[in-house]
Amino acid sequence: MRNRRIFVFILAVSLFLASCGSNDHAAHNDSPPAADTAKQVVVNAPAFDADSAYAYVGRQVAFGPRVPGSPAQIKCAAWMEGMLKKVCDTVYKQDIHVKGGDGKSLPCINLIGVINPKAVNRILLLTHWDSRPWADQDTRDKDKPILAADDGGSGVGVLLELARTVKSHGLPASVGVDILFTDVEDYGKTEWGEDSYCLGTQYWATHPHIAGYKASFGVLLDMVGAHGAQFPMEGFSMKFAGEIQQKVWQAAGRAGYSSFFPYVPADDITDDHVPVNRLAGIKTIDIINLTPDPERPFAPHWHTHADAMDIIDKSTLKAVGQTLLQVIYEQSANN
Ligand code: AHN
Ligand code: ZN
Repeated sequence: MRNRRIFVFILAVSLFLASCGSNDHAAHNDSPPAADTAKQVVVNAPAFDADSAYAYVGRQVAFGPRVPGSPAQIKCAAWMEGMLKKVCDTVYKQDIHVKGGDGKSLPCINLIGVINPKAVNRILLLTHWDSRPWADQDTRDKDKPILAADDGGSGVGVLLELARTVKSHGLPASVGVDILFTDVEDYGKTEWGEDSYCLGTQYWATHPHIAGYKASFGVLLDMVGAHGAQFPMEGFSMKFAGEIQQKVWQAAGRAGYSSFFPYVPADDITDDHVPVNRLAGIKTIDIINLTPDPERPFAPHWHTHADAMDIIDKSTLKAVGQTLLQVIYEQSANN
């Protein structure tokens, strides 16, 4: 069956055609560089159901803002844990407290869903799931929490649907997938310092769910659901894990979503991938919606009350989910 769906061919001809007229990628950084592999396995990844991912975003938003210490935090964590248990082989829960930049002790719930636990070749997929307690970029109700459909809900929606797809389609035993839903990312403020963000991930990176945990690489999703989203090549990802970024952007092209993943370098963003790279030593990139403007790198709904369901676009969820399935099934075909 595998043989029928998957066939190997030499890329020499297509590489030659693809590189015709444009070998200088410094001058044309919106087009992919020539592939550095001589062979590329052509993979037909299963289809990603963006309607289902959208419904999962809606379920989270319906709990209200999932801020640390709220009833919504506990209810949403229980829902996500139940969802992960349906589609993963093992689910770990880290129920701890972390110290906020204001000195408060904050309940923090990290969840890890493991698919194919015995595989050595593992892909870590992570996203934060908490909601920012303040709409500090808004003009009104700045002290109220945001619904965080995009900045919190979207990554979980994509990864729950991805796990469901992998479960129903099957994944060769040679590759494992770990899904990490990390809490208390967005309880940060510039004046408290960069380390006031990403508290759940800082904990996980120093206390992984399995001692000595390693993955072949990691991919962080952050704000992957908005209408008109663009995912340029975030700076820390390029420095820490440039080859992974190339791999994912090329997979996006093969999946048919290169318009969402331009080969354009972007700013360094302090995000959950930084502690995963620095503290856990796992090469990890960030897929994050960024503008071309370094003065205003985030979309206009960022940290405002406009981050609600009507900003979410199924075609963005589809582009990200289908790209990740492409990455996963290419990894399993190449091993
Ligand atoms: C800072 O604002 C320093 N980093 C962006 C991390 C973030 C917040 N991602 C989503 N919300
Ligand atoms: Zn945020």
